[in-house]
Amino acid sequence: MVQKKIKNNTMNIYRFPTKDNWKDLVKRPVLEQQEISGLITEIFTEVEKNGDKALIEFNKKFDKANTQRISVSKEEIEDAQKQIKDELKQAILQAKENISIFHASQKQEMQKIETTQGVVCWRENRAVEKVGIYIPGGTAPLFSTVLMLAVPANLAGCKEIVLCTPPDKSGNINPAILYAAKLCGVSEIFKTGGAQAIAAMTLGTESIPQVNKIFGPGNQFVVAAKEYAQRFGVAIDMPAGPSEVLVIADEKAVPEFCAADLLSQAEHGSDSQVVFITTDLKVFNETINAVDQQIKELPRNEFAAQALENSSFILVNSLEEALEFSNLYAPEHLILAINDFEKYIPEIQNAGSVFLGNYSCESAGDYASGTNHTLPTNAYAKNYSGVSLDSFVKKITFQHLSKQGLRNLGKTIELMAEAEGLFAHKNAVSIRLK
Ligand code: HSO
Ligand code: ZN
Repeated sequence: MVQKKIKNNTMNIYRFPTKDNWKDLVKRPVLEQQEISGLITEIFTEVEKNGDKALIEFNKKFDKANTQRISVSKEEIEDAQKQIKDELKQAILQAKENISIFHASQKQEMQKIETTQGVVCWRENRAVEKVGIYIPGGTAPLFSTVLMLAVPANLAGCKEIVLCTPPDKSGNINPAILYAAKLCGVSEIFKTGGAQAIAAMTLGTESIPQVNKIFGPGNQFVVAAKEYAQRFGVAIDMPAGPSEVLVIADEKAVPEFCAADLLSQAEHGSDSQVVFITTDLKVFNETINAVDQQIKELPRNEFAAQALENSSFILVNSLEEALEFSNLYAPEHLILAINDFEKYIPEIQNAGSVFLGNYSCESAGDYASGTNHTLPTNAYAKNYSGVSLDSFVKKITFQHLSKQGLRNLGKTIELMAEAEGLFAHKNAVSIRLK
């Protein structure tokens, strides 16, 4: 590995690393893990004991905010509508439309299947009744995540969509979050953040309803609290980690475009990870230079520069090798900045969301193309999908056996029950067929 220090930016550069080195290259940066489980338990206990009062205290303690009440009032929501410029409203409406169209297309008609004559089986969808959406505050309040979670929740038919987000120091919520929440049919909005918000949606308080499933990103406290919430029978969308992108480029890629995509992920936070892989030396060098140029112009270049320190720029021998590496890394976002991307689609085994060709920037999926941006990070793309309509739905199986149906299947059931030593099971058939 060569560490290239370009002005203030350090990038890790690897030329033709051998496969023995891949193990290390696919590792995510290990975050300094604070021992937080004790704190999470304390927060849950406090929320359980003191409900809203505890949340108001936590707002003071963690967010330096004075909040008289936890729930956001109708007036606050109305006010937010006036604060958003028409142009941004139009943009949000177009994004919402595309997200709605794409997620509505995921509805599946359930089929009734006759497995044996007289034995009919099928599945029906039922929405998860109450869902909780967590939207982090922090350095950039991402109101686009409200669309990504509330739109499919609404389409699925969830009865209650609860949103929690931390207040700013004046006790207010970002107006774009409020605007998006109202637009997407969120039932109630609450001013509470961090692990305490997750505790509140898990246990319920005087004002916050207890929910069945919690969605949304967050810092390590939120992630740990979501994990803890599962002990109380609450489901979560997926395990989470810092955001990441892997870009594969060939000689036809545009280095400026690749650099822009890498930086769009890097600006999320200092723990973001970006990986660039190419087969072309010219594209390799020019992309590194373009990153160095473009980063200067970014308001959040402090975060981006730190993220680049964890990131890798890798030169490989072939696109097949690049794809093999990518499958091992299992990126949240994969960009194929390659000419004949179609040819390589079947080779993609592990990725959260894939962007094809020189014009499919990750930002398109982050905001407005229609796909969901809540995706598996930290190599969970090996075994998890991103959020979709299905994430808000449970499937119940049904069956109906006619008398003849049971006759047709009876012997099989009786024989299997007997072989398992379960005679009551056998009898449930025999008694009907006597
Ligand atoms: N790239 C982020 C989502 C996001 N980007 C929201 C901008 N706003 C995680 O997939
Ligand atoms: Zn993003």
